[in-house]
Amino acid sequence: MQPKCIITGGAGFIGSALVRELLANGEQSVGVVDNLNSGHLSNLEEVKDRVETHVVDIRDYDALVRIFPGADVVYHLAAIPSVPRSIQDPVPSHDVNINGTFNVYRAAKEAGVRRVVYAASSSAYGDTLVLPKTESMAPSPKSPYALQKLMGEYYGSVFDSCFGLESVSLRFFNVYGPRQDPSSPYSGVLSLFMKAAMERKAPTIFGDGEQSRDFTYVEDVAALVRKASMVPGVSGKVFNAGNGGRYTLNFLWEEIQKLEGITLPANYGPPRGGDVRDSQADTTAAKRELGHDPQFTIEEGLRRTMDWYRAHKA
Ligand code: UD2
Repeated sequence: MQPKCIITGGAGFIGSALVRELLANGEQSVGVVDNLNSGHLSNLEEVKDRVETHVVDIRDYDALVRIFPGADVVYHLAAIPSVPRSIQDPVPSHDVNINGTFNVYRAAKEAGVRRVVYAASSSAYGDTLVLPKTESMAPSPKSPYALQKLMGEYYGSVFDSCFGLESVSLRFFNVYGPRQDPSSPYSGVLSLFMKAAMERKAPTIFGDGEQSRDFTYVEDVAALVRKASMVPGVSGKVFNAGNGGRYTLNFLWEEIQKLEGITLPANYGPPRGGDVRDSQADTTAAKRELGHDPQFTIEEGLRRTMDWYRAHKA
């Protein structure tokens, strides 16, 4: 049977968690579109019999328009992430995150998809004077990546208003958890910290380590993304998909050392260009309108993630 849900980036760390979330909540099968650039088929190993995988790049409009017909929802998670990567190598991230995203919306409209749920980014806020960050604040992107992700939100609302394609944008706030790939210097900081801890190597902290992030456990994000596909009356809108807390890198490296039972001072380097200083989501709107209900404290999320890395040590 043709899957009703298609996930771009479905072989990635967040996308594969969403695959499992959908299959655990009533979907018989799901479709995945992924070019395997940063995603891995191994992320889908346990569920592969219920996944229809298309190894396709979202820059390929013709392929998308052949795959999407019959789908009710497209979850658009495929992207080239990372603030520093978008500064060091801006062309591919522009092409995938803006042109590829446009292709996804256009193909979804052409194929008669009901709704696109888009993985936007907390980076769109930039540095705000006030925390937590609410959706009514004016965006102020500080990097090409932040700008690209913001453009995807704007395209979502324009496809809603001009073309009648439903869209919901969720601003992800520093998602972490099992399967986050620590193998690139552009990987999420917690995956790098955990890899360093297991290898008994000091991590590098860019800046003074007092910058803070609303680290959000991947299963909480996947649950919210699924809800965002179903709720009526929210099309064209943008919601924060955070946990609502805020932790510094210094605190997190302390916590990870405790989990591993080690004492290993971090190295400190210069601050990273394009970085936001502090990030924390106001989750009021997501809770009220989408039923967002995060379950994982930072302690529990870190413990589960560390357990996963230990069990899957290469
Ligand atoms: C941004 C977005 C996030 C998501 C992500 C995707 C913000 C606030 N968040 O995450 O929502 O879209 O992009 O890529 O913009 N760091 C170190 N040492 C390292 C690596 C990183 O100190 O080895 C620091 C880094 O300078 C930053 C923090 O850790 O201050 C988090 O960096 P990150 O790359 O994990 O995520 P970030 O915040 O750029």
